[in-house]
Amino acid sequence: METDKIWMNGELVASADAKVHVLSHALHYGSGVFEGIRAYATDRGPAVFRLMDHLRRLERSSEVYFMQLPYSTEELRQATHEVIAANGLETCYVRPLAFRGHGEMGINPLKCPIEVVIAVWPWGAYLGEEALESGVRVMTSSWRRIGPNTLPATAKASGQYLNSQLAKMEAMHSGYDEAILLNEQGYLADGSGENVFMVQDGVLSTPPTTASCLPGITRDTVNRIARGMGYEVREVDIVRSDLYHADEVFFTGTAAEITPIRSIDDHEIGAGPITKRIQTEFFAITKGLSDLSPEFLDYPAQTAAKA
Ligand code: PPE
Repeated sequence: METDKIWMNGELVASADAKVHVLSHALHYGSGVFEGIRAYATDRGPAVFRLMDHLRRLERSSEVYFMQLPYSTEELRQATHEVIAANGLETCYVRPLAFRGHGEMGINPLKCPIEVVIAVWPWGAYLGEEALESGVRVMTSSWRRIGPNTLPATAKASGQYLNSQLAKMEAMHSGYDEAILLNEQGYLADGSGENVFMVQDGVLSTPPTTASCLPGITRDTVNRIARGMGYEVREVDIVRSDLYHADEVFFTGTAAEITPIRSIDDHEIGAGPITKRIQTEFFAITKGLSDLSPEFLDYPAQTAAKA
């Protein structure tokens, strides 16, 4: 999975040299914010999917934690294209990470420098190639999703993924592919690294962001695709048994793309036709094969104004 070069604090460095001090604040206290982005091969070369939307979310995440990013979104956009090209990749995952480096130890993060890296690597289907077709087996985690007054779920911060890791490990140990988490009120929030949609009688439902789910960019893309196809999409609170009764349930996420959920807590659902239709359109858009939303694809030669 490792590639040659990583963009680190303004320059491309050999992957083996992209190192941090063991007293980096982020290593001890989880003080980082990050993004997950994908680039897809198109006729015009690698296109980064909704790059500026991801970088704007990175900026919003950093703002929550008073991390002043030393680079503008336009600089990070160019750096992303640079590191993809430097590694000769057409299709890849892109991981920008801004974190508190080595300054002073102690919880107060404000004296630590902000470091920024962008790494890229080839990353196939997140939950397995087979999962994109037939779906995954999911369990409801016994861990609750972090609440808005614990850690804001809308900021994509490194530390909050300890919550996701607890749920993911529980799912692995219990023989499932993935976990979904309910919030403190008992309503559906997120998967460990995905948003969740359900389909009932041709209507799509997904939790509102007030339910502590990440405002996913794939979630937004699916909203647009589904509405464009004439489906109603609702943001409503969902309880776990709503999912058991659903006609279809699926995950959305940059890494997971659109993955059907085949069963939840051993209630069989199966991969359904509406999920498939949306997934097909999603992949067409990402690969530049659809007339819909060409503005979602960011190419290296584009000007800032067009991005
Ligand atoms: N919820 C969570 C908790 C989450 O981590 C992600 C992305 C999403 C929803 C979907 O958001 P979006 O990618 O904008 O559609 N999870 C990232 C990290 C996965 C990982 O294992 O690392 C991702 O998909 O890149």
